[in-house]
Amino acid sequence: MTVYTATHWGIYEVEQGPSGPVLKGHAKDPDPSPIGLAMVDAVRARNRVMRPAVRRSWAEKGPCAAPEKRAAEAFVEVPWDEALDLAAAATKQLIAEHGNEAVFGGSYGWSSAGRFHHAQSQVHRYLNCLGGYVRHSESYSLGAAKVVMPHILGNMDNLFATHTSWNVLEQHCKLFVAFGGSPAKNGQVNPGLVGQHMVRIGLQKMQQAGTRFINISPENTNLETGGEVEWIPIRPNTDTAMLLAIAHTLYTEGLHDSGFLARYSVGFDQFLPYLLGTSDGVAKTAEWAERITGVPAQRTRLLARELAGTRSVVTMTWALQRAHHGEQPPWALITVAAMLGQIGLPGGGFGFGYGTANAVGNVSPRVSGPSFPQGRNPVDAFIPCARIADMLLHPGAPFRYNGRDLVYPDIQLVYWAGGNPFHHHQDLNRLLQAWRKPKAVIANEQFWTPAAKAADIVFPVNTTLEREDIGYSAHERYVVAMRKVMEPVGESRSDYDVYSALAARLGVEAAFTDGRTEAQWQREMYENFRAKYPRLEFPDYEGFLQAGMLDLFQGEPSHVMLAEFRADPAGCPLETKSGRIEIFCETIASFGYDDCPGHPTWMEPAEWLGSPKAERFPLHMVSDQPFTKLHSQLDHSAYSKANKIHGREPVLISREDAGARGIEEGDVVRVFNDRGSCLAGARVSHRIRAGVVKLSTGAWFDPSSWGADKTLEKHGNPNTLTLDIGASSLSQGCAAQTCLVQVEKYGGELPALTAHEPPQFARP
Ligand SMILES: Nc1nc2c(c(=O)[nH]1)N[C@H]1C(S)=C(S)[C@@H](COP(=O)(O)OP(=O)(O)OC[C@H]3O[C@@H](n4cnc5c(=O)[nH]c(N)nc54)[C@H](O)[C@@H]3O)O[C@H]1N2
Ligand SMILES: Nc1nc2c(c(=O)[nH]1)N[C@H]1C(S)=C(S)[C@@H](COP(=O)(O)OP(=O)(O)OC[C@H]3O[C@@H](n4cnc5c(=O)[nH]c(N)nc54)[C@H](O)[C@@H]3O)O[C@H]1N2
Ligand SMILES: [Mo]
Repeated sequence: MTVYTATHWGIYEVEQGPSGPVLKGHAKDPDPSPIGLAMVDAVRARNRVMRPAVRRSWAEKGPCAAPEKRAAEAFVEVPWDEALDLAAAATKQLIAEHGNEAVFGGSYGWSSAGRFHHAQSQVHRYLNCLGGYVRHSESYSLGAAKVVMPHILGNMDNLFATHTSWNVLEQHCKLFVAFGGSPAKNGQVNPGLVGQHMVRIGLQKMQQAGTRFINISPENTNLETGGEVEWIPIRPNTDTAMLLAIAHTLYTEGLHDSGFLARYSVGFDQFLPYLLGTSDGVAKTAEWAERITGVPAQRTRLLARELAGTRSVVTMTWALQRAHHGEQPPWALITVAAMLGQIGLPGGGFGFGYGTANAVGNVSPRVSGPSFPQGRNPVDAFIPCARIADMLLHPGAPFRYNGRDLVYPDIQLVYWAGGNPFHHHQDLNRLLQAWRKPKAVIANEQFWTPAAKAADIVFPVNTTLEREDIGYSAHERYVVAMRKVMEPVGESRSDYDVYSALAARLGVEAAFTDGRTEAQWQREMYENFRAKYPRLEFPDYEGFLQAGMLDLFQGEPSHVMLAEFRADPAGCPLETKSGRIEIFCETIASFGYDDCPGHPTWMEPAEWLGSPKAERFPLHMVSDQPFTKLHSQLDHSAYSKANKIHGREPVLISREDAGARGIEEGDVVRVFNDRGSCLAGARVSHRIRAGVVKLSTGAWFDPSSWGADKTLEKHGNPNTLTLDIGASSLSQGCAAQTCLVQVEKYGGELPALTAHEPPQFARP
């Protein structure tokens, strides 16, 4: 009987070796990810949280003592009961004094695979039992797009589930134009699990079938097909201008499909005066765009003709909308695709995130998997997820969001589980200040991440390998019986155990556990799932455990996105107000936001290569997703460390920019701006445009001192430098890709890394 585990980066078969479990890629996965192979050693590393730990002031003076010293003093390891008592006392006191509107349970983060031990579901259920919490909306992934797209195109989840499949692209697509590439390194991942990695193979098959590829990106490591790919280097955050210029060329050369626009869209006529410049005096020509994008006008104009002249897809990665005015690139992309008139045809139209995650282009039966009920949240307050520092710093301040005027709540208790805010949030020096405002921060963590180090109480929790679960992901083919393959490290427990114990102390144990053990919950979740789909004849729970996985495959799947809409726009309308693609959107226009008008618009981002600030900070920093890990997870694994330079995260820099600064491959450099500075290892390359550097996310935040302001970060965390503003008043999405920096060779003595060290411990 094969034993399986599942992770966001794949399903693995597990065998027991002389020194513990050994993972290997699932036999039916054609392109398993190496990330998982380094997991076992990493979960046993010395930076595991071994015992419950309490910040010194709390241990000595009691709950809520000295929040201003958060992250700046030693921890005391204490017995489980003591830590649970302290956490329960703080929770009780703060809810009694400030109400549940003062509890932040948004707890953003990817946590681990597995439907029962899903860290956010667990913490939400627990907090709901206590009377609720302030939640977050959207994600860092899709902050701008998730808000704008329902207005202009409809439900995003449906869109991702129905993206034209790789096999259809292979057969029909002649030209694939990718803004931000189509990075197979990102397709290693899918929230929940990956059954079969398809991105690299999908791209290779398209290439072999004769598809032509064009990559419009500041760097070109992100589209590998095994064959020729034309690279059009573009300045970051200027894609909207290029798309507008394509639209302008299509229109002025009569290449647009006016029949398609009339039948399937609304508002082209209101957009046209802007496009032609009759409303603002600026025609959005290819020459106009060249001054913004750096792409020669004739190349942009030719591209418009090429797109119109053949069966073509124009796609973009999600990174483009993770920027100031991030609503505009996807809106402009869809406008161009509507003008081309190929939406709903096999191998034509647009894409949004091919490569970004394995799910996009991967069709599988649409069943909704087992889930752990979170209960009802009586508190009706939320923030867009990337406004966390604003919320903590400015309680009571107003903010705008998607047509609503809202107010930041006054948070006194933060409970975080399954995420790493000191990885994922922008401008971490600012977050650190904000983090010292609430009276209590409690975290469940597996490792001494920077977020754990910045908590008052840390409860050590199990990793996937140390517990049983059910693996499932939307758009993937398998449901997996995830088996416990090693004993819990240290005194770690499951998140469920932690909440059960806290709930008992707070008088809500029965409500939280519903009288079930973990095993009983998992059986119940599986049986409920099975009962929903009687026709699929799933085995009973024992049968499922015995088999190790369910295969949901039902014949060769293929799909053409929006084919139904194309065939019958009245019968299968989009889920927008008009039922059609909204090139001009009355609803958005009615909000009156000057940073998000009613149609796709080029607006200068707060920082870019064309802004005055570029005189001092002349390099645009792109911070993409790391290929050796999932965000900050497994940053300390051997696989991730092997990619570092002198232990620091590599920064990709062009030969021109390196040469001008006397920087050579392998040098340690200082990357800096007004918000902070960090060390990174120079990787000098011809694959990145001059004026741009790339520092991937994931290196654990490692400031020289947690106590002082803006000290040198030693490890290469790009969020030391990024800008913490909302994409616009519409979405308030994460704008991490809008960031100017300067780079210099680092001449000082290399400071010792402490990122992967446990914190200082004091004796109780
Ligand atoms: N500059 C910049 N910043 C970015 C981005 C960017 O492109 N540029 N991308 C953003 C995006 S799209 C995202 S999604 C975020 C990702 O940000 P996060 O999702 O916060 O990052 P992870 O490293 O996945 O954090 C997961 C944490 O959960 C812990 N964990 C894992 N399993 C469990 C469990 O079972 N229980 C508990 N209690 N904890 C567990 C892990 O140890 C880890 O610390 O980053 C965002 N930040
Ligand atoms: N291995 C791995 N895979 C992952 C993740 C991970 O952490 N590790 N994270 C997952 C998550 S949570 C998410 S949300 C997705 C994110 O997926 P994406 O948002 O698509 O990924 P990124 O890697 O941030 O960026 C993709 C590409 O966009 C380019 N780019 C950045 N800014 C611009 C711009 O202004 N213009 C243009 N034209 N190109 C630009 C970058 O050079 C990069 O190569 O990835 C998922 N996949
Ligand atoms: Mo994400």
